[in-house]
Amino acid sequence: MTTTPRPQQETQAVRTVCSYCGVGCGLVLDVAMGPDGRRTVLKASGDKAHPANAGRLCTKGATTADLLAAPGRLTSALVRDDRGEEPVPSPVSDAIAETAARLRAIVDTHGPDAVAFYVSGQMSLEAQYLANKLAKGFVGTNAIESNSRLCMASAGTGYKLSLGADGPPGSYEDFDQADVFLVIGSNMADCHPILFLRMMERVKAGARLIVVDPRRTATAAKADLFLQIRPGTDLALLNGLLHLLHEDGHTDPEFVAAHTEGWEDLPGFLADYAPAAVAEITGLAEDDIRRAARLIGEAGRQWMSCWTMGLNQSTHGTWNTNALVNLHLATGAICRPGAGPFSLTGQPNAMGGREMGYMGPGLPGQRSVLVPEERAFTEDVWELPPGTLRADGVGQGTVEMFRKMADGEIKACWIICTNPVASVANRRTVIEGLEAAEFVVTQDVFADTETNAYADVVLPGAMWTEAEGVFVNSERNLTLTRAAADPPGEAMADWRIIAEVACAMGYEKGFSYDSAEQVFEEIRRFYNPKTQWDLRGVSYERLRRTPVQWPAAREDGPERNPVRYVGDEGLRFPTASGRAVFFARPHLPAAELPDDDYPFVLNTGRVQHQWHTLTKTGKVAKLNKLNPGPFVELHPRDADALGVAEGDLVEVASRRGRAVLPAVVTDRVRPGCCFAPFHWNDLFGEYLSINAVTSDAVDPLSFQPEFKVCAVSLAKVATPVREASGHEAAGSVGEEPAGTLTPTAVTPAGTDPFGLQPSPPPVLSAQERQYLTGFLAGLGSGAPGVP
Ligand SMILES: Nc1nc2c(c(=O)[nH]1)N[C@H]1C(S)=C(S)[C@@H](COP(=O)(O)OP(=O)(O)OC[C@H]3O[C@@H](n4cnc5c(=O)[nH]c(N)nc54)[C@H](O)[C@@H]3O)O[C@H]1N2
Ligand SMILES: Nc1nc2c(c(=O)[nH]1)N[C@H]1C(S)=C(S)[C@@H](COP(=O)(O)OP(=O)(O)OC[C@H]3O[C@@H](n4cnc5c(=O)[nH]c(N)nc54)[C@H](O)[C@@H]3O)O[C@H]1N2
Ligand code: SF4
Ligand SMILES: [Mo]
Repeated sequence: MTTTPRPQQETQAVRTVCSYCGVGCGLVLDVAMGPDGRRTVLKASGDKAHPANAGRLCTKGATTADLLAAPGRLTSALVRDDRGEEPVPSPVSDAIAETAARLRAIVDTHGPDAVAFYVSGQMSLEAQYLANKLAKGFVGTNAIESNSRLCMASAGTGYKLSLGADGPPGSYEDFDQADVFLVIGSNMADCHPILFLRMMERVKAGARLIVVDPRRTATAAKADLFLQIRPGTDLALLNGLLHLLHEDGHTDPEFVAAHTEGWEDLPGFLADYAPAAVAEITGLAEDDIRRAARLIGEAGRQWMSCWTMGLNQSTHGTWNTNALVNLHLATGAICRPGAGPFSLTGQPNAMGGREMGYMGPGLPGQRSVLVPEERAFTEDVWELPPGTLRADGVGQGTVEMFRKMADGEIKACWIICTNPVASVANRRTVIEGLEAAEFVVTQDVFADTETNAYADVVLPGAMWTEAEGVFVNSERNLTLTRAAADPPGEAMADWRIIAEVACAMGYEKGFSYDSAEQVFEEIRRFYNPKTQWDLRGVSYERLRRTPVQWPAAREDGPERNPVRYVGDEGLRFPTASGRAVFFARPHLPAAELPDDDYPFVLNTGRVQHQWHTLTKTGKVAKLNKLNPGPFVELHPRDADALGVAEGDLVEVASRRGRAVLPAVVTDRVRPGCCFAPFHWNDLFGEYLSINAVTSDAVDPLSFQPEFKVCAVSLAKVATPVREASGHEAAGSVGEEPAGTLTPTAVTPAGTDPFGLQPSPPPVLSAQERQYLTGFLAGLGSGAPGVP
């Protein structure tokens, strides 16, 4: 992997897709053949022919080769016979046999619902499909969840209710034609940078940008109108905007009459959302609310909205989506170029996972076990006896799944391509669940993760550059990943590991595939005429030539199919009536509001140059230079009152747990609010994990947790941090509050849980050193929003 190529070395250009965000930029990899016959990626550049990025890349995509050269990959399986023991390397075939035998035994003893699957929007479509097929079709459990539950669940549920099916109705092309953009609960500049650039080109050409966020982000900095909203009050704003559009005669009665239902309830409902009332709830100026409504109203049908976690990660996330879609339906700004409610997906294949049904009741092709005909259709494709698929035993999301594990109801869990010990809200339940489970198997590309530390068996996955598979981006565009490089050691494509475990469990009949392409051929059969989920025109052969956007009915049809729901008979939504639905969704407060004991609101999220739990970007020196470490932002007024100066360590505590983070004092956040990224966790030191603090209250429809709002106390940590290891430094912070997690089973910073891998790359220990010695001055410039 580390061979330095000679200049005259032959390289081959391989087209693929970026493995970070849902923008789904095309990559071209320069691949060299080493003297040992192994292929290595030397460089990644933007694919000029790709419709998502036309050659552009952000810092994360551009440093792909650095990531691929990073140490710490799993080269074999790791197995431990006893929880107290160190895991030892094991041949993958043995670990697969053991995994199959132990899952089999648990199913036989406790029934299928004792086994759970927790999967990811970063797996290929084929791996997502097989995980769901194994769980629901063969093991016979509906206990499958994915990290999309933390991410896109509210958008998905909202789309289904409002429009009849999941997935955006429009496309990236809309960004080139809209006259007004409403970006709400989305920090596109940091999290979808290449799409943000495309939007900004249109803004430079005269389109107007409205940004709604409680935090003045890099996105907000570019807005014509920035609405710095009080956290969790978007429903009031969205209803208030509709109130004004209606009052000002800016709705489109013709469209409403022809293509929607439910409008008749709206005018009466909206009476409660006059500007003064909305200003009161949201903390916004009445004039600003009026200005936003005017901008949208004057755009006519030519406006679009983008949203992500600021709306989704809420106990009324589904309602947020409904209320946002209401605005589009009322103005007729949907299903035409330059218009539409556009949910941006987070992960590179979260859209694919939603299509494969990897959450709760889902079945492939946007189907559900709750619908008898859809069960029957799936049983037919999977060659299962009628009545095999179950409609019962559907769970209520990720949080509930880990709670059931902690309660002993679920006894085994197979976690693939996600790191829940770091990323799930109120993570203590996850840790309790994994500790209580009889058998935990994880499947990752890297050895050292917060979650692997709890596994009995760790299976080594191949990266997306080492295996074929399909990724579907935010706009329903499919790109093929290629096996451009060789996986290290015994690492294997995720889909293949899943298929081999299934075969070893006795399900050869459903899982004997020779290639990812064969799996894809089966996936295509799930064409769904009801939702227009249609891959009939897509094949690997076609994808080797070009990306294709669904709905794609014919191989000789167009590659781009940007507007959904418009057919030969005009516009028809996939609801029973063919009409989209207005929902009256009243404002509700967040589940946990500040009080005397916990007087601040904690908001969490991302920074531009890091990805999630840092297993990837945390190994790239260039990115660590740009976003070097954890922090908590608080307002100067609050910092003053608390006696906190820039760089001081601050304890952020909730009813559930605490984190200790260096302060960034900034008016980027509102008074009474604070913000921390969730990137830095146990591998970087103790008390860094903000998900020890966050709330696991969930939306009752989407079961998505409210990562964006919980009540916390802030206190300066008085004791100076000693020059010492992470443990001693954290220990100096004071007594552990009763009931707070003590991460004993979690890897101490700078060491390796298995004693097998090389210690973390130097950049990580440098970061830890920086943290311990109070590097903090530099943080301000590393934080988003600051040039
Ligand atoms: N650099 C980088 N890019 C990424 C990722 C990454 O880890 N790093 N992850 C990817 C993934 S999986 C996802 S899901 C996306 C997430 O992309 P985003 O959703 O854009 O990112 P977040 O930082 O989680 O949250 C977005 C914004 O919501 C705001 N917010 C918080 N509370 C509220 C509220 O009550 N109302 C409103 N209107 N806004 C609120 C936050 O202040 C924040 O600016 O990013 C993707 N892209
Ligand atoms: N506080 C707070 N918490 C959040 C959020 C927030 O805004 N605030 N956002 C939530 C959201 S939107 C998301 S999407 C989640 C993300 O949360 P996670 O999914 O837990 O985050 P990742 O770090 O992306 O974890 C992916 C894991 O898969 C491994 N991996 C990478 N590629 C592969 C592969 O090809 N195969 C296999 N087998 N493994 C691979 C990585 O090494 C890593 O361990 O976090 C959620 N958590
Ligand atoms: S915008 Fe997203 S997909 Fe494009 S290069 Fe950056 S991280 Fe990759
Ligand atoms: Mo996400």
